[in-house]
Amino acid sequence: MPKAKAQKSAEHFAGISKIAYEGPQSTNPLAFKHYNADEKVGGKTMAEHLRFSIAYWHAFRGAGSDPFGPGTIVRKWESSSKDPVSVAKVRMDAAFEFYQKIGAPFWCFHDRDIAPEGATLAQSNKNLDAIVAHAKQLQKATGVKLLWGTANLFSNPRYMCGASTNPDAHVFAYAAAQVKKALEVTQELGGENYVFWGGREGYETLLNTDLKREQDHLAAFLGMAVDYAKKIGFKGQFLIEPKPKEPTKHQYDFDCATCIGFLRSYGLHKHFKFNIETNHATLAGHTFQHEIEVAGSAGMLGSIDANTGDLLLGWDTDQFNTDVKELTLAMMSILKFGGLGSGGFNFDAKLRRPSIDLADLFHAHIGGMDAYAHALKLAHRINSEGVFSKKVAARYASYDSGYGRDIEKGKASFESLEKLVLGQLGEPTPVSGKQEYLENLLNTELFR
Ligand code: XUL
Ligand code: CO
Repeated sequence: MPKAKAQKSAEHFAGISKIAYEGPQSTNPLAFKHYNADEKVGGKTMAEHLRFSIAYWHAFRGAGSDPFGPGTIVRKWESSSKDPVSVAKVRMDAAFEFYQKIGAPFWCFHDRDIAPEGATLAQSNKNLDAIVAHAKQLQKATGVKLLWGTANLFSNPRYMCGASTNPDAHVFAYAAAQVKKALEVTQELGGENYVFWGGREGYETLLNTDLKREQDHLAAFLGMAVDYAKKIGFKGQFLIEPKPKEPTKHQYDFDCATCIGFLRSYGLHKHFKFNIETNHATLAGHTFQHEIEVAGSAGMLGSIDANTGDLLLGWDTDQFNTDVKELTLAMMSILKFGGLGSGGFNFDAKLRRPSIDLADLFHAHIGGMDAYAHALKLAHRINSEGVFSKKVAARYASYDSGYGRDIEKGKASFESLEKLVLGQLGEPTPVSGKQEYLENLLNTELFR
């Protein structure tokens, strides 16, 4: 049909061309000041370091609704047809136009973001297949790749009491079938990772909950996913995305430390890394950098859901993060652990409800990408000059030789150390932690 064809080739973001790098002095709001994809930072380009990704659910399914009112953001492509599958295709055309114009090499999705859920699982799978075929063409035409796929196991009312931790085995089975398909389509689209976020895997009250059985069921579910990935030859990295609460009061995947303990106790740790989301870290009472350090120290740093919360609000506000200081600290740790591997920086962030213009989607992502690029440059300089790392190493120098080294090598005992303290060592001399000096030094480095 000529009409559909005309719609397909229509420009959805008319008047906005590909966002260019213009440098820190630029005052053009639709230009990058720091993100320069081909610029090298320590031997790798910014594009290679940052692997930016756009989250389909926020950028193309979020309309600004909140518990007090409906969406405010109206996009023309949403009314392009009466058939939801046709709308899904036009929406996806708009999405890939955006990915290209903003210069993001990756995207991410939940199964139900991209294709409408049908009356049966078979119908949902059919819808998904139609859209995945379309996505495959668009990926090929644009070169944009899939960072990760996932399944939405939290919106449909069947999942109100959890998916794999639902007390009803029927719901567990449905979730298993849904993730099976989500894994297949992620593989079909060349996804480099697959994410598990357990939004409703947890409980509201122990009066109706068998916590131990639910945790066993969650582990069984993850084990089945590992087996199925192996069976179909899916080589992508599995990622757990911790979050302590919201929508559920007690989520089992509270934070990285909790998940490491959980995965190790079920023998699953070798198959998973973490997708760390800034706003989830702060909801758990941690800094973003803390979560990165915990994951990195366990060799499980996988990917980042790039966003931030609001200090004055206690929920997951999913805002674009423009706090260069916080991101520099995060990048210092990420660089220290050798980067994200197959992961990337996925903007799991949404426009504020009154940000209704098409251009706002660009401003939001430009701000997020620039803040990360700026932070990358600062962190690389700080790390390579050893501004803090040399001081940290000096602080632990007593473990580099003698009895300190014996402690680290497992060669010391309570008896051997007691002998030393009673003999030549005596009382330790207190050493300043120098926190205020170091905080000043960080500011000096940020504004140098
Ligand atoms: C929710 C959240 C999810 C996951 C994917 O807080 O972050 O969108 O990133 O399911
Ligand atoms: Co997320």
